[in-house]
Amino acid sequence: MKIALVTGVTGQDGAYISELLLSKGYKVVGTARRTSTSSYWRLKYLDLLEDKNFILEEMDLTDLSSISSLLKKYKPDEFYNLAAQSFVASSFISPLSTSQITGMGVNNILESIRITKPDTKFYQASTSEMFGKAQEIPQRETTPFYPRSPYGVSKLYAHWLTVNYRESYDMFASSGILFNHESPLRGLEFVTRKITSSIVKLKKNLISDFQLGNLEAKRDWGYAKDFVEGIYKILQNDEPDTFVLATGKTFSVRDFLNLCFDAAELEVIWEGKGINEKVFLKSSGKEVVSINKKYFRPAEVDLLIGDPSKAKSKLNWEASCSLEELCQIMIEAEFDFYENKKNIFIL
Ligand code: NAP
Ligand code: G4F
Repeated sequence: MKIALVTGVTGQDGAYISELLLSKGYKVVGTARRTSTSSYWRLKYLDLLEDKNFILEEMDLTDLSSISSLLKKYKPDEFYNLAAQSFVASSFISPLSTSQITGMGVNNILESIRITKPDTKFYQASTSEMFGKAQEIPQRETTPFYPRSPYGVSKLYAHWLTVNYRESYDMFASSGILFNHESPLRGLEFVTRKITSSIVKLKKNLISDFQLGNLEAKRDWGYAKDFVEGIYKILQNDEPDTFVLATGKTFSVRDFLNLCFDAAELEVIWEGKGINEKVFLKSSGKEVVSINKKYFRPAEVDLLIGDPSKAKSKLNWEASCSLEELCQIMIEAEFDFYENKKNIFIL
């Protein structure tokens, strides 16, 4: 039985890839750091904690010994590093801890693997945020990087380190440059989940309105379940390499908001411009969305659109879910969370 170690297992991608690996017959060692309140809601939602082939272990990316001891204990065939301080906005507030976790943390892993079990296949969760102020449209594996946040800079360090360990030590160290991917299991702080959660709360009269930041930013948004299939395929490739995973389409935050209002069957009217822009419900005339400067970032990534053709030709991977379908899935799941109370932690 193959053993996969998955860091960041309490996060969106960690939970979904664990589900995928278990379905393929792996033993999965999922690692989580100690937190004062439980962060296992996604694991409970996917029923992973009950699976006999799923083991939960404690590990912190900033602590080399916690990584080494798990490598010695389980000798994994594959290592998926999905842990990070992954919220761009927080990286401006806590740039040092972001670089220690998201950047240096990867050095801890690669050094542990090199010393302890160098034939472990390693996956690094790189990001389209490394393209930042995009130097080319669409962005592909060869596009020059220009990160625009402490998060993007930290991820770029980790990405080059992964390439460097591959080239220096002949290690199977691969990097997936993933564009935004979303799902009902997305954290509530990210704009897509903030929008789907708020719209359903509006419909249920639990809130009267909500606020957003920059609506002009454009992202290449896909479905997380498609993307973890791509992550898996990256480690099954014959050679370690770097791959872009993206849909190849881009939409603004405003587009995403409109699609979600459609999915929730709410008709809206837009008025005003820039910071004074507002959204009203057509039925009641009530103001439901306004803009708040506090959600703007010191430096923005204006336009991301990926070219996934290398992943298509070498991995036979492509995104299958349109943005309309994704909005539908997320809005429906949001209603389901309320109506079936499957998970009270996210409410
Ligand atoms: P996520 O939901 O924010 O999950 C991040 C995970 O990292 C959580 O399990 C978190 O644990 C864990 N973590 C944070 N600090 C840690 C530390 N010091 N030690 C150990 N674990 C720590 O992120 P995601 O959306 O699943 O993304 C997975 C990975 O892909 C991340 O590295 C992210 O940066 C990258 N990525 C994501 C996207 C995307 O669109 N989703 C795109 C490109 C790249 P807690 O539960 O304790 O906080
Ligand atoms: O949802 P976001 O916070 O995601 P962002 O910054 O694109 O980062 C995500 O995708 C990256 C891949 O490109 C990952 F590496 C990263 O870990 C994370 O998963 O923001 C998306 C856009 C931004 O332009 C932001 O300024 O939405 C804009 N936005 C507008 N109003 C908002 C809001 N973002 C948030 N979080 N909250 C708002 O109210």
